[in-house]
Amino acid sequence: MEIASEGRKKILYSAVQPTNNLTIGNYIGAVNNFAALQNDYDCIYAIANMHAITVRQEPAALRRNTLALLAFYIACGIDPEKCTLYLQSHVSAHAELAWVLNTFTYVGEMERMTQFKDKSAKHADNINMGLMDYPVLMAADILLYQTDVVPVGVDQRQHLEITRDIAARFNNAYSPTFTLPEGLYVKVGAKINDLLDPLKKMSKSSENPNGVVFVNDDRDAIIKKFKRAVTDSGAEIKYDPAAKPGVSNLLSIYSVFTGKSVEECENEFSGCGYGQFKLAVGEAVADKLIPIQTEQARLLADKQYLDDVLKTGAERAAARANKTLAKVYKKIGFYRF
Ligand code: ATP
Ligand code: LTN
Repeated sequence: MEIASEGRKKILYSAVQPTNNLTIGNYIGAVNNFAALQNDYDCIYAIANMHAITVRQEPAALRRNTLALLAFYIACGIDPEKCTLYLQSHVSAHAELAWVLNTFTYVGEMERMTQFKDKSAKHADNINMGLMDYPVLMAADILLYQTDVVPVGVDQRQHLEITRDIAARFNNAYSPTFTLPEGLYVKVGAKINDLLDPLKKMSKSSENPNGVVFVNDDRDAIIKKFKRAVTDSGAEIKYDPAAKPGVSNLLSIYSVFTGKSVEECENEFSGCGYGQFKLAVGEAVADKLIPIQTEQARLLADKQYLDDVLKTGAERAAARANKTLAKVYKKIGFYRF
């Protein structure tokens, strides 16, 4: 168990955006660990639909993806009784704290954020204020719950650093108000790369879906994508991300999906050809994902249950978030009756 200095369980917070379908990168870097962490931490998991709209979403698809993500979380083993599981837009404190934190954040530092620059290039026709403000809303998410740790993929490291900076700025301007959170990154797979371009992050929104394995791809699609995966020169199956990015990426994926260490995986395939190796990776991924998909589909058929989970989650989350928000409003001088 992870205990904070005051003797309580440490608070852990993470969120995923309900945009498109999740990839195995999202699964490996984030969701797969969420269930494993729920016994050791006081866990809060959100569906970040307010972040999702920083890129244009089709309303029906956003609604569908929201329930799909909720069902996926639960199918992966997140227990809504043990954790606080909720939809971001159900807790108004997120938008409210983000507004306050905006006044402690500089335009220049937001313009320099890597994700803002990447997404601005990708969506040049819609560089909206929300896209630029994305990290401040994320800081509000995290800080509202006095979070100690945030499990995310390494692409989120910069967002975590800015969260700490904003929190420290506020704490220094008034008095200690926010806990400064730490990032928690998986040892294997904190950045899974595209199967066709192993130097690029595997991303939900990639132009070529053949390099991206989605968690709801069927068995054939999964195997086909792995069979086509780009490998490297030389025949050895060795973990060496600089010299062998393709093979190393596949080894990371295999390691996570089988629970074996990377070294064990290397030994298992020593002397094997790439073809046999790629097929084995595809099969391991499909073997793990298919039962999760079945459970997800079963949950999606029970909308009442999912609504109940969201309702309880929203109540629990709001009660916690509003405590922090009330402190903030008091410190900054917002008049109360
Ligand atoms: P997009 O590609 O559309 O920007 P995304 O795939 O990064 O979206 P998010 O909802 O923003 O998806 O991320 C959810 C979680 O998955 C985050 O913790 C993020 O760090 C993690 N993650 C995303 N892609 C990868 C990846 N390729 N490898 C490891 N972790 C990842
Ligand atoms: N930006 C995150 C999603 C996210 C998040 C958060 C993660 C929104 N709010 C709070 C951790 C904590 C991403 O993964 N792209």
